Amino acid sequence: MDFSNEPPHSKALIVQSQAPFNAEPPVSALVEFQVTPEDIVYCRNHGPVREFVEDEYAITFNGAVEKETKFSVPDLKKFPKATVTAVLQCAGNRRQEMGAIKPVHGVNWLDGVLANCTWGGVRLRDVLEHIGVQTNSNNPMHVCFASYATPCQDDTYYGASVPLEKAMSLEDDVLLAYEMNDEPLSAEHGGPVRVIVPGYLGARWVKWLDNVNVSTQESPNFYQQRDYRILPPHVETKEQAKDYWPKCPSMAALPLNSVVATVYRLSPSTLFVKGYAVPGDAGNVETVEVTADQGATWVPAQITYQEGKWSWTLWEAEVESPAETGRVFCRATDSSGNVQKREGEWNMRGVAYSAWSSRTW
Ligand SMILES: Nc1nc2c(c(=O)[nH]1)N[C@H]1C(S)=C(S)[C@@H](COP(=O)(O)O)O[C@H]1N2
Ligand SMILES: [Mo]
Repeated sequence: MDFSNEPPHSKALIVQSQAPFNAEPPVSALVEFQVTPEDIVYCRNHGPVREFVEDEYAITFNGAVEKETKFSVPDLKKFPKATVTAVLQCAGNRRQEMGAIKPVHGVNWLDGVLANCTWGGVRLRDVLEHIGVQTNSNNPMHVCFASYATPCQDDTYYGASVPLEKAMSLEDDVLLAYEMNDEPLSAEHGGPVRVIVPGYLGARWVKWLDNVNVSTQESPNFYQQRDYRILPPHVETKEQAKDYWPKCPSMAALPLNSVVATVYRLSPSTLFVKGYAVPGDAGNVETVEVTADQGATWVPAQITYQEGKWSWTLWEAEVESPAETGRVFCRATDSSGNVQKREGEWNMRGVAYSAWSSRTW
């Protein structure tokens, strides 16, 4: 793979690997902004970042559609513009913490592998309704996204899929985005057009999208079939994993999660704590609590930001503790009453880690 023609990367990120370029911001910087500015949006690539000339760029819609159609960016822009503020999060966020339990396979991510951005584009539903989908009521259908133009480490192209039901839902705001934070979508983040799947892990948000295929099957791509699945904890090697990939479902939503981003002393008796939370698939984050005494007493945090159904949640709290040093933990509760658990179950790929997060003071 050729990494020599990449656009310049942000200097504000902690680089986890240079080629492919994988980098995340320090979590303390991330929580300073409700909507994440581009220079601190993490970058996750399975191959080189490519810059496209818009005139040479088009997306083909095929498979179970009434008429195979090719849309340029100006064609797409004829559909009504939709915007959504949604958090993009990599399944490997917090992998380094899971790796401390037992080694895992994957980029050694800290806890800044998410970005809350405002995405502008067209609703996938509007485009599919315009083209016409041939639904087969006996089988649940899938919308497979692909970027054939970008080679990857494990497959000849990057691909992912979502259930057709998710794509067509009136509430789920699945977009083909050409803007991020009111600016044209940069090459680094998948411009000219990427997929936005609010509520799903980042791996499904295909960048440099060039094919949309409506199918009775999930995407056959490596990253849908042989990765981004939670393997049982006894599977410890790639060899053992071979039998289990087909048996484990592909991931969709990530778990309810929250992270302590900063903690410092406000006064001899009080600590100031600040962080983020993200919902799972059972309703939005309703409360976040913090403890400075290992869970003996919990203090409710104040929610300082939450926007609609798909954003992250920012929170801050003041906790009493005269101790000179110690550790603050946080936990989130969602609107269905699910509470984030103290422990996280280990899996070989180190995905979906959501144990209580903590920071020392
Ligand atoms: N074409 C393509 N799309 C992709 C990827 C990729 O490597 N190639 N990585 C995926 C993963 S795993 C994540 S977490 C997000 C990262 O998006 P970002 O780099 O804009 O943060 O893009 C997804 N879409
Ligand atoms: Mo990811």
